[in-house]
Amino acid sequence: MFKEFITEITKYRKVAVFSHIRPDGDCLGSQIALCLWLEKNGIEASAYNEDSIPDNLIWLTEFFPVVHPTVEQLKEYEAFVVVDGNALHRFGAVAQSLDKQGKPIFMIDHHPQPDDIYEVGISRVDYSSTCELIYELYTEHDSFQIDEAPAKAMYTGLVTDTGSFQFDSVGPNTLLAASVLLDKGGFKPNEVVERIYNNRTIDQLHLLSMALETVSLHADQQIAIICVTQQMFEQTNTGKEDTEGFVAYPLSIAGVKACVLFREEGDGRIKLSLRSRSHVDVNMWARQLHGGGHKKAAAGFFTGTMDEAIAHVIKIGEEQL
Ligand SMILES: [Mn+2]
Repeated sequence: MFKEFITEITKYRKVAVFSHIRPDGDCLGSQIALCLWLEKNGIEASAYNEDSIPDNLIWLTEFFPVVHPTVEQLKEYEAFVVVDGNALHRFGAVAQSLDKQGKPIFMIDHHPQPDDIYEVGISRVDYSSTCELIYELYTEHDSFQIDEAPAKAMYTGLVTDTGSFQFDSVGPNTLLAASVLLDKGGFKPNEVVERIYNNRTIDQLHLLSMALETVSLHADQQIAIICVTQQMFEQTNTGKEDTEGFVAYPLSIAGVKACVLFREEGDGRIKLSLRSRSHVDVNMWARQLHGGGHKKAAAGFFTGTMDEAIAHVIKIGEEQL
């Protein structure tokens, strides 16, 4: 899968790797593991992200620094790689000018419908995570290059993009990759999971408690929703980064096929996080809501009140059932 990628990328001496805005465990894990791979193979690498790193993932940057880019800095590089996204706008304002630099751009990702602008694009929607793809890069090239740092980085993406190995994107190869990473990295699963998940604040739990009060069922009990308002953020001294994982709770109700988290953004927009555990294709659903993503996990936006958003989003969802 990576033969052409390896041949082409190793022609360059200085490469910048971008991960998508609102970074998560998979984009940061794959970015850091790829930068370490590049440096192990004699290529000077830099990791850029235009947003701040969530608190529970900052430890990953001890393995490789992830910093904010400027358009001016792009001149220093011979080539670029984008990971865990396939359209430049996913990577922020600076990244949107990458295709104007007259230099090759590479892409490694597992989302559908990639742009057609890449020197080499590895686009595999059948992979659980971009980290599972980077694992393939290491194993195809030289698996002895997997040591503790890239192993922990890749393991983080495997865990976070699969809901701790619960989603139906998980296959035998996902667990095989996890097993090899634990072995070569010399760590135990709970070391990583402790850092990612078991660091909630009491304010976050109070926010979750308020949000759970809003859970309701629609469309013959097949669609569940959960809402988070600006008022809840104010009352609990929290912010939108504190809603991570909330969408999983209503999805766990027996018989529910899909779930939507409605979150007031404070600028008149409502962010929609959609999840499916059935045939319902939430990517198609989100594409009618100014967004997109995967079949089982996607996001979109609605401009208006919470009640208007709920009515509109459920109406589209009913057509998907
Ligand atoms: Mn991903």
